[in-house]
Order: sequence, then C-alpha cells, then structure tokens
Amino acid sequence: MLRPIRRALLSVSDKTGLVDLATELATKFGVELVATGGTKKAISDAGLPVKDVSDLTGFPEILDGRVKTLHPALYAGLLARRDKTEHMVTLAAHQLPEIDLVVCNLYPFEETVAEEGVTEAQAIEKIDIGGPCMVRAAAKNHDAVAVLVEPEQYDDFLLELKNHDGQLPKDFRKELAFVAFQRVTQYDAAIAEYFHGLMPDAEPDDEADEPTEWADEIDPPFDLKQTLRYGENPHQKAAFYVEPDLEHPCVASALQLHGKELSYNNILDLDSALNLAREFSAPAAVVVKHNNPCGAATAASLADAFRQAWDGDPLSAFGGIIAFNRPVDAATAAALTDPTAKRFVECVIAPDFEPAALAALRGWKENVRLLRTGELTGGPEGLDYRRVDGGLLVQTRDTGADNPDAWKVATKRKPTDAEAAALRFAWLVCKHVKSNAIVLATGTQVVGVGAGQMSRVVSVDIAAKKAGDRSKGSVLASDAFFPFPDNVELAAAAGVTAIVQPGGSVKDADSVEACDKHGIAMLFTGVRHFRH
Ligand code: 93A
Repeated sequence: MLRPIRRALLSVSDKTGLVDLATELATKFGVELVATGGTKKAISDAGLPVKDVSDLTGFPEILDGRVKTLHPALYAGLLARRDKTEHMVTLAAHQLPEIDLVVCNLYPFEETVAEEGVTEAQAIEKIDIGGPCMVRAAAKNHDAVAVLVEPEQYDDFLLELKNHDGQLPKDFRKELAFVAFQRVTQYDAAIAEYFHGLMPDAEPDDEADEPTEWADEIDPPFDLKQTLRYGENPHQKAAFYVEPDLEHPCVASALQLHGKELSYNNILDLDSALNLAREFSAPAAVVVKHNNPCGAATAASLADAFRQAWDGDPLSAFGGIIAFNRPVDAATAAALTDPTAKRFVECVIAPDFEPAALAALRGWKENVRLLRTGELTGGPEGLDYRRVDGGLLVQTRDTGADNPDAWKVATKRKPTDAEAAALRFAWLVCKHVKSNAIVLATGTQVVGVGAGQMSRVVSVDIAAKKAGDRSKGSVLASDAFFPFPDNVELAAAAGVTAIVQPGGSVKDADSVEACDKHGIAMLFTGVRHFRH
C-alpha cells in the first residue's frame, strides 16, 4: 500500500546530504520539514522553510539537548495507526500532527570511543537516547512511516518517492524498518561493549599506555597483616595491610626479631628510613624522626656510618628509628648500645643482624624493635597510594629519575671532586625529606636538615642553624629550585661552598650570580624531588 509523505522529522548528527534531501522534499514533494536545533539551522541556512520541534511540542530543548525530541506530541504522530479510527480521533482531539518520515542518524558514539584519551563522561554524553527512540517508533509503525538512518539511503529513497508520485510502497518502508532496527542494534552493541570494558573484571587493554588507561588498570588489593593498638594518635583505630605474596625486602615483609609491637608511626618511619638507607651502595645508616631523616651518613664501616648519622643531630635522634643498608655487625651494635652515649631508639631495621650483634641488642633494651628485611635488592616497589577525603591518589614511585652524570654546572666555579661526592650524597638524602627540603652535608654526613617548611628560605635557615659551626665548608641540596637568590645569600653566610638544585626558576640567573659572587659552585639536576 502506498503512503504519502507530508511531514518529515529530521534530526541528524551527520549532516552529509541533508540540504539536498531537504530541498527535494520541500520543493518537489511539498513536505513540511520539522527539525531539532542543529539540523534545523543547517536547513534554514540553506533558505528552506523548516519548523522547530518545539513548534509541534510546545516544549523547548532542555538539559543540554539530552531532551530534544522525547515528547508525546512527536511520538503520538509517529506511532498512531493510520488504519485505526480511534488512533486518528485521538490525534485530532489533541491536535497532534502525523509524522510520515523520520530522518535521523545518531550521536557518533562509536567514533567517539575509538578516539584516544576519551573520558567516560565524554563517551556517555555521546549515547543517543532520543534518536534511537524515534527510529524505533518509526520502524515499528513502518506501515505508515518511513525512516532513514544513513545519508547513503537518501538517493534511493528520493528515487522511490519520485517513482510513486511522492508516495512510498509498503515493501520499501519495511525494508527501511529492517535497516533501522539493524542500525539501532549495532549502536546499542557498541555501547554495551564499551560498558563491558568498564567492568572491574574486564581484560585490560593490551595497548594501555595512556594515563586514563593506566589508571583503569590500577587494582589495589591488600591483605590484613596485623591490627595495630592505635593509629597516629591513641583515639584512632588502625591496622596494617600488606600486598599479598610479598617477597620484596621492605617494612611490610620484614621479620620482627625483638621488642614491643610495632606502632602505626613506627611503620611509617621505618619505611622512610629504610627507603633512604637503600639508596646508598656504601655502608649507610639513617636516623628518622617524624618521617624525616634527621641524620644520615655513609662511611667505610657501618659502625662509623651509624656514629656519623647519629651525630648529625643527636638531639633529634633521641627516640628515632634507625635503618641500615648492611647487616648489623658487632661493632655497630656496640656503637648503638654504648652506655656512655645513653641512646634511646625506637626501632632498628636492617637486612640482617650478625648473631653477636643481635644478642647485644636484645640484651640492651627489652622494648627496642629489631626488624630483619633480608638483603636489600633494588628500591621500593609497586605504586604509591595516598588517601584523600573521598578519593585515592595513585602515582608511580619517585625512583630512577636521577642521573648525576647529566647534572650541569651553572656557575663559573665547578665543584671539586670532594664537593661533587658530597653533593651527590646530599641530593639523595634531600629526596627523602619533606618539602621544602634543604640538606647540608659535610662529606657524606648530614649536618643539617630543613624539612617541611612552607618557604624555602626558612628551610635553608633551619638547616644552617641545625648544622651550627659545621655548616662552614658544607654543601647544600635543595629538592626544588630556588625561587630567589636569598637562599644563596643565606647559604653563603653559613659558609656553604657548593649547591645542588634542580634549576628551572625564572630567577635562576640571579641565584647563579649570587653563587658566583660568593665563589659557590652550583649544579643543576634538571630533576626535582617534591615530597609532600
Ligand atoms: O540527547 S538525545 O538522546 N535526546 C533527544 O531527545 C534527542 N533527539 C534527537 N539526542 C537526541 N537526538 C539526536 O540529536 C539525534 O539522534 C541526532 O543525532 C542529534 C541531532 O541534533 P541536532 O539537530 O541538534 O544537531
């Protein structure tokens, strides 16, 4: 049965061939055109008469276009059976116009999700709701309504219309309905496939390089190792979770050989201390207090490294956490337990303890916690997680970025060999100090640390004060660039002879000039080590 086309509803994302189709419909076949916003604009820009969807519905497009055509006035005009009197009476009673043709292609969902770096929110906005509904309604009522879903169909459609004096045969409308349902199925399948990829157990994408894809693959499962007596403070509850199947030498896998149960703060400090100690290849000792190193040294023997680390800031070292990068030997244990030094330490962590050392330390104090990690191979592993209110920050570790061979001399004077060695040492320590971090070192002994200050120059001041007389002839490391030359002036006044810092400030030239004025040698690393 032939049906005339008197009114067409057009809503297309792909506007290819739209104007030609609209021109033919309006001028050759006298079809009334009704369209959604962008489609209407394209048609009226071509000088053709076209109504807005809201002229039929009496309702504007709302919610950023999420609701454009979802209105009973349109759906009644699409779905009313022309062969059923009741339906036609209802249309007339509500003054609802019949719609005989839908021309609709959908939001480009498939193309959008195929693009690189598209976020979930962007993909979701490309899920067309009104389009498929219109297409399905027209296809269901193909007995009276024709539907076009691709520009490629327009030519055949117009030919068919021409051949039948502006009417369409039922078989042709059925064929159009078939293509329409196929298109909607294909579209929904693409959406379902995309959502499948968002499910937690979905196979990761092989080519996952992009930051968004990297984040998609993060899966932080941890196992409960122990409940802790309390958290940072006694009124906080706490527990220690560890990675499953842990073999990597670290605090989480360490074996406690002696002493009181570990506290929440012990674990934090042990982690910081161990991760600094393992940076060095020479025998190294580190003293940590409140998550910052207050002392660190490398030396020919572990016992000397320990004494120097402790002496870096004996006042702060009291009650500290000690980490070693070598098995603790009898000489080191003797230095620790030296009765004249009257030391108090909370924890000692080391790859191992020689039997005599273990015996001495066990006999020293009942409560001192002794932890054995096994040989320290490489650095810390896995991702770095940090909780914020309502979220989880995840980053890769601050490892592998340094290359001292690539450091650049910024000043007239080059560091001497001894200064260069001290700078390399100070730089590694500085990486483990909370920003703004300043470390003063003499040789491979820390003599002053300025940690966690909100202004860099105050950190320099604190480091110099901590070092006291020992700042004369020391070297300085700064975790991030000097914003102003006042840092250099303060360092020069303290007797610092060489500086290492990332460089990269707009005021670098001022800092270099200040160094040159004081005969200070300065290196730029090109890498910074914020630790917040
Ligand atoms: O966001 S929608 O799902 N909500 C609707 O009510 C709706 N009606 C038509 N998207 C809707 N459309 C789509 O708008 C069509 O499928 C077409 O792809 C697009 C045409 O919009 P415009 O003519 O404003 O460019």
